[in-house]
Amino acid sequence: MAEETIFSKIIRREIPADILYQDELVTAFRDIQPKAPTHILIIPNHLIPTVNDVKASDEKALGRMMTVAAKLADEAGIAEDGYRLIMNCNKHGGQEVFHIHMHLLGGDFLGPLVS
Ligand code: DGP
Repeated sequence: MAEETIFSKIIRREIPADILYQDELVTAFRDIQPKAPTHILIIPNHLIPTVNDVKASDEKALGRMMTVAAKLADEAGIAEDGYRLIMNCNKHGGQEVFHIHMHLLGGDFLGPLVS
């Protein structure tokens, strides 16, 4: 059984977060340490520790994460100029919170991911 993270408490609204969207599958909230003018995390409501743990039964929530990302990018006014979606996995990916999350970053030119 995987251990809950701080993100489960955010989903249950037990600790404060700037929640921008929530439905029965996913929650989206502002990152506490923003790396861009818009930096939102989109997460499934059920705990999946890493992308390595994703199962076919998670596909509905993962698909919803994408549609919510597009909706929030539009609402933030960054859709046309563009933005970046990132999911970090484990140590080499730089993952710090072991509840999968999609970073939605935008509002400025982000530069090449790898140069
Ligand atoms: P990652 O390195 O991909 O695991 O990114 C984790 C992100 O989660 C990092 O950008 C900071 C953010 N974060 C960590 N703890 C909290 C928290 O308690 N609240 C919010 N809003 N964001 C958090």
